[in-house]
Amino acid sequence: MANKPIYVTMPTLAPLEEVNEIMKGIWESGIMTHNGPLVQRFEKEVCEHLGVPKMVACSNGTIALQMAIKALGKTGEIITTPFTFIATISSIMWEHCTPVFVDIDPETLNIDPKKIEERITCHTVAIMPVHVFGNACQIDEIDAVAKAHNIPVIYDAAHAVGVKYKGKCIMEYGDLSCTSFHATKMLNTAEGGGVFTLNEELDERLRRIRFFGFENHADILEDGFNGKMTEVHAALGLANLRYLDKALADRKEKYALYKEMLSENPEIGFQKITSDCNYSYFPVVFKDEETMQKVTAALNAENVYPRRYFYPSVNTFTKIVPYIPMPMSEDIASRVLCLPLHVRMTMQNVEEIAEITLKAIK
Ligand code: T4K
Repeated sequence: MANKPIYVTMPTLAPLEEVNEIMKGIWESGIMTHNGPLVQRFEKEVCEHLGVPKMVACSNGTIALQMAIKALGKTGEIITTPFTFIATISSIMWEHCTPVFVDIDPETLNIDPKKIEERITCHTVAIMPVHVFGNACQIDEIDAVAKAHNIPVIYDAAHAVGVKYKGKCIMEYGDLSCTSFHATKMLNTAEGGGVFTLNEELDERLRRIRFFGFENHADILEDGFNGKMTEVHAALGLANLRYLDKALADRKEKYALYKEMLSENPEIGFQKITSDCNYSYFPVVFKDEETMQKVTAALNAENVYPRRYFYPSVNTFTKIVPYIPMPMSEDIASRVLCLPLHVRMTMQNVEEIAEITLKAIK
């Protein structure tokens, strides 16, 4: 079908001239890092664009999660989902906390809020749900449980730039919300991340944690580390930010076409979208693993490379966590496949991939 391989995703990149124009300032000033003018501008422009008051930019999404946990200043159990990328779990463990899994809702693919309360103990220090594939969690339900037990919520919003919940930017929810600006995300700085909070004190702590714990280059007030974003990454992000809305509209259109075509087969399942999603991925839930593998082979034969995000379910990584069965997550992980979805594909590519998929499972 395609001369060139079609990958599951590709970065949305601004024209090089626009990046260079912003980069020029770095060469002129020689300021490359340490919360320089471009990082400050990136934080400001992202916030203006998304409609949130503040963001602390950092080196990647994993560090964003670690900074958020560190800012809360407690160690213990953190309730999270097994249907996620390993970074959700490793950030918890690197902050000397223990992940406690709660199974997912097989329709939304997000943590099942009804099952959270039964896993809360006197050791629980936070709840860390993930807005999987940019589909907002059931925030009101999670909030209610968290408030009832006085436990903070850190949202792993790595996939969620551009998502809204009840008309507001998704990053405003929870005590802290962490995103990723990795090359594969809706807005990218190649590598990068951001932490959002409406709490001034937490915001100040995050800024110190990001910079070794320093306050004004003098006293050490926190157990910090190096979580800084560089000026080069911020320059790329500033240029790419101009294309975010276009990328969001493009994803939505391609997502709709996939859905329309694949809905023809009643055996194909889709993630139940519960909010104003960013359509950053196109996950398809097949009836079983064998069907999913058949589709993968048919697409690979045509130079198309879908991906099994998130397989296997994270609770089965027994070299780092003790196995506790998570039937919904394990089942979904075994038969979900993300079809290619990005700005460099054409609508015709989408049609052809949908056709190959339908043919493979006939
Ligand atoms: N929480 C959640 C829920 C997450 O999903 C993630 C990361 C995090 C936290 C942590 O955020 P970061 O610390 O990463 O900022 C990706 C990313 O590395 C990772 O950011 C992402 N989630 C995870 C789901 O997947 P892969 O395994 O998709 O990368 P790779 O190299 O296989 O790339 C996939 C396709 O993308 C390639 O086939 C081609 C294209 N690609 C990739 C890269 C890296 C490009 O065109 N250009 C590129 O530079 O990892």
